[in-house]
Amino acid sequence: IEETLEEVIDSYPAKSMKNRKEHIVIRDTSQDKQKIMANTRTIPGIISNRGCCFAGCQGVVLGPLKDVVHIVHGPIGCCYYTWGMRRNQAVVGENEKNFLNFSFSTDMQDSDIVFGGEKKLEQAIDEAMEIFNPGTIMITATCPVGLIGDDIHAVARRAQEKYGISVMAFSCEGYKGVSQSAGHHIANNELMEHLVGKKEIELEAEYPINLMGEYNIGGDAFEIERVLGKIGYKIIATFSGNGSAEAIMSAHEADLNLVQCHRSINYIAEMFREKYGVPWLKVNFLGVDQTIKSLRDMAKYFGDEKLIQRTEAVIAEELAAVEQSLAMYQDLLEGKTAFLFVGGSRAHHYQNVFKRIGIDTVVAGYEFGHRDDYEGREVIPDIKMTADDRNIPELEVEKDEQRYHLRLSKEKMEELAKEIPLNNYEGMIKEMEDGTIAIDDLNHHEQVKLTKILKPDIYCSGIKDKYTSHKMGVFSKQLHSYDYSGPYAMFKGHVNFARDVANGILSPTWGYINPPWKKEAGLEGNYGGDY
Ligand code: CFM
Ligand code: HCA
Repeated sequence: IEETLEEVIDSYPAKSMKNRKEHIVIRDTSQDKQKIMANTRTIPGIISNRGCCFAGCQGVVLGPLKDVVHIVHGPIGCCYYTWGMRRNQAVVGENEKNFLNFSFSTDMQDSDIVFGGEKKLEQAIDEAMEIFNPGTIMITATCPVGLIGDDIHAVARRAQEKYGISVMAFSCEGYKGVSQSAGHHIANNELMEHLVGKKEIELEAEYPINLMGEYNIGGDAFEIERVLGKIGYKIIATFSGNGSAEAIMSAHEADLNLVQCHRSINYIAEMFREKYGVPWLKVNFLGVDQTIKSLRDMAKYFGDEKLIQRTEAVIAEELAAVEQSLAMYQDLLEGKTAFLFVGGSRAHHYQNVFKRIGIDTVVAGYEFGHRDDYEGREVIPDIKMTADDRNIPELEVEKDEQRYHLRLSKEKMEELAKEIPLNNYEGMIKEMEDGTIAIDDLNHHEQVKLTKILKPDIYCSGIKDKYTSHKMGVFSKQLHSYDYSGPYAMFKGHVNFARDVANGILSPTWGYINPPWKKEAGLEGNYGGDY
């Protein structure tokens, strides 16, 4: 396996080789700790699969909020990143507003760049109020806004006074930070500061929870809501799939936060602990085995006999409906291998989904995960801040004296933390098998080399690398968009996933692909200069 790696990084100039080596780890279970370099700038000249800060803020975190008019302040091209691009879906309740089927933008032109775009933004807000009358408006900044210095926060304040609704502004210019992760921070910090805690509700239900880091890709949140509802949980707010600003205002009333995607929201879950005394639990609702574990962990947290029994009954029912299908797919797929490269959490979560249907993961990587997503939360104190991190404003929260209350005694919490991942995440690397590879911020060169050497049966990707894989004759499945299939979450979702994967891998198509470079060598060349 070491030789494989040498071959992959062999053609890099010395400096880049040193850099890339630090982003690649061969799993060795005899080692207690394995360090990986992550959340650093991509080397200029290397084609990264990463997205930008604006994509992370508007596209990922804010975009799914259905009752918000999202105004993209910038050139019209950036507006493409609103609902359609990010596949936001929502169920709209009675008296709920929904603007997800619209894209709003200020459509900045040359003259706005030269003379400033604030007036146009004000006009856009006036127009949105007149036509749609929303309860919340969110303004997101694209690159030129920061460059010309439009004060979107002042515009938002004025509009808020004028209309008496929430108008929030996000300085999430695309160039901030090193990836979309910066955008998650900017979005979440503002939600925490300006929405959470704004509305009290009469809570009649037992087991009130928030779902954090679940973005309803392919309808996953719908399936999670269905099963949790069947057990008897009351979801107060979801951050942010099938979510709403209205619901987030009461999120402080929950007794537990479930964290699905640790990368995009773990710091907010920590703020809930500090400010309101709400603990969080790392869950994974992808794959039946992890779902069962997460449901049992949740029941243990509440510790109520009725809930424990209800949880077991629902697990039995849901599992019975899928077991036979999963066994059939396992027979078909046993022994196949997977190469996963996705954003900041799915490359971990999907390893368990594959395992259940007989597929082993040989390489897994994140576009923009941080060291704690790979190595576990215990490394957080050792992570050094860089200039890029300082670019993102830190939000400090204090205890809310009126609302803070402990959900469980300190002793009970300590006891539980030994059994369930309470306020903790172990990271991806620890769960990987000996000799497998963890790789950060993979590029196309490495993708091609690793695919040629390891010959996986499936490559899990986004749109930027999907066809690189197909051209090599290896089936590729997008784990961002699910190739517009889904849901893949929980029990029934696992069968949907297994079906799509089996259809893809077992299709005879791949054997017919015979690209020219399979017969003759491609371009050869050397690097010049004094590298
Ligand atoms: Fe979390 Fe996400 Fe992901 Fe992410 Fe994303 Fe996404 Fe993703 Mo695309 S929040 S880290 S920034 S799970 S958009 S819903 S699919 S890269 S693995
Ligand atoms: C983003 C959003 C993205 C892109 C997916 C892809 C998503 O980070 O810009 O590259 O295919 O899931 O929509 O991650």
